[in-house]
Amino acid sequence: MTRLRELQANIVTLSVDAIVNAANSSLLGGGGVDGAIHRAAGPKLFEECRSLGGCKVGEAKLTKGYQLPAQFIIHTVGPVWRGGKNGEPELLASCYRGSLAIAAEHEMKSIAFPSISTGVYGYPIELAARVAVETVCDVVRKSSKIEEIIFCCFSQSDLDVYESLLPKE
Ligand code: AR6
Repeated sequence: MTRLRELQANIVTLSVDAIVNAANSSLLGGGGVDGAIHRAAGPKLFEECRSLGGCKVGEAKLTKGYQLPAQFIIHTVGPVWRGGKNGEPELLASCYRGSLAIAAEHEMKSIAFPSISTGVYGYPIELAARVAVETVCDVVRKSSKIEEIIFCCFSQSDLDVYESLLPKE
């Protein structure tokens, strides 16, 4: 059984096997959660990211967590919101699926996601959270050895949205 839960926190503080980074396709850092993760993980993260050759929208790549409490970072690139008819939901779902596939491949037991694409990339939180929760539920329903999946929200209002969508225990 996989436990899904929402939490209001700075994702860099979480002691999980992997935290997910909402990166851009260069994988060379930026603002938002990406900037926070690079600052907290330290400069060796940048070195490893530079060796990865970027990442396409909807895909995910793995690095070590360096100075973070999390052992690994799964970097994924969400879609920029362009009104919703340009493949945004499919690309966003692909970020969650790809990240969970990497977690499963490495036999991770716990993973924390930020609300991908809902900051700088402008994806409306209610729509993005629905894609996030539905996609993750679909993956774990089919089979997952991951014990805990956390939706890490930065703001109280984002937490409220996830709370309303997640199945109650
Ligand atoms: N912990 C948890 N969530 C956070 C944190 C944190 N420390 N900091 C921000 N958030 P964003 P995007 C939330 O903009 O929309 C970067 O420059 C934030 O409140 O980080 O996918 C990249 O390099 C929001 O809910 O990511 C890309 O260029 C969520 O994380 C671009 O931004 C995502 O906001 C990616 O944009």
